[in-house]
Amino acid sequence: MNPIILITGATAGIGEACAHKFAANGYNLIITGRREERLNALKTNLENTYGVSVLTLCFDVRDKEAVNKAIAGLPEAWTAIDILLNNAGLALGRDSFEEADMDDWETMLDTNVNGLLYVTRAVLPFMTERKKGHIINLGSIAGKEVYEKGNVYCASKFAVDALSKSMRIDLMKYGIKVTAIHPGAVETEFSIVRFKGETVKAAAAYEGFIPLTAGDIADSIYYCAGLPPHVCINDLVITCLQQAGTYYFHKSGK
Ligand code: NDP
Ligand code: 8X3
Repeated sequence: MNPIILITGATAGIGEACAHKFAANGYNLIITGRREERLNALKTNLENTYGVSVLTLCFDVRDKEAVNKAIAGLPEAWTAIDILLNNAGLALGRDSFEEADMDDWETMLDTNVNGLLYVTRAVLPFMTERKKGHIINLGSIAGKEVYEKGNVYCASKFAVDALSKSMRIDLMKYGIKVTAIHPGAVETEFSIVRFKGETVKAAAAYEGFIPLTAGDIADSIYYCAGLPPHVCINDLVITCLQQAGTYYFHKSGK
């Protein structure tokens, strides 16, 4: 039987790249996100390209009831989830603390922190019952080191870092691995979302250096997922060669 991975935020960027990587390696996939058309198109693409089975679940991770309903409604055959990839997340705005939009703050905390908690608690009983599983959380380099005007996005990713450590301690007794992945700059839709569709500002985030691609992160996540049962990578910080921290870039052109 093929192993099963559930990926939140599979409609773009890192989540979508992971869907391709795991499908190419024989995983059946539960893919989630809010954009139903993209989920359906991705399901067709993955099934036709890799010959795996794909189930789509369309929900907003901030909606606890929707999360619980979707996961509780999984057909029995799909409940043996081997890997939960908590990837759905976003930054909104890059503003000084005293000026930043409170609605943006709430959306980031509700998505990056509460959404991760809701999905994890909904999926966890399937893992504790089987006494195996691997939870992989997308943190960020922003969850290791704060930067100017990063305030609440950074705080949300510091929370992911803390929760990953805490989950690892509490879930070890069930044979469940917890890995936190902390990328630096990855060129996806992330900056377009952050700058609310302002494409010039978004593009500027990757000017003068070669950023990571979503595929680079998918390769690293797949590596962490493929290690022997007794080996767990706890924490992985990944940057491109021209980034060495949230502030240090060597911008020499691409
Ligand atoms: P993208 O914007 O390309 O993709 C984000 C994904 O998250 C989309 O599939 C989106 O799906 C989903 N998502 C966002 N909000 C919600 C929600 N409320 N409910 C359900 N799904 C949601 O960004 P990335 O791929 O770059 O980001 C993925 C993760 O990686 C995030 O957690 C981000 O913080 C983290 N990260 C990104 C870095 C980067 O530089 N790009 C660096 C470090 C970490 P939909 O809109 O369909 O709901
Ligand atoms: C995304 C990376 O540096 O833009 O988490 O915050 S950064």
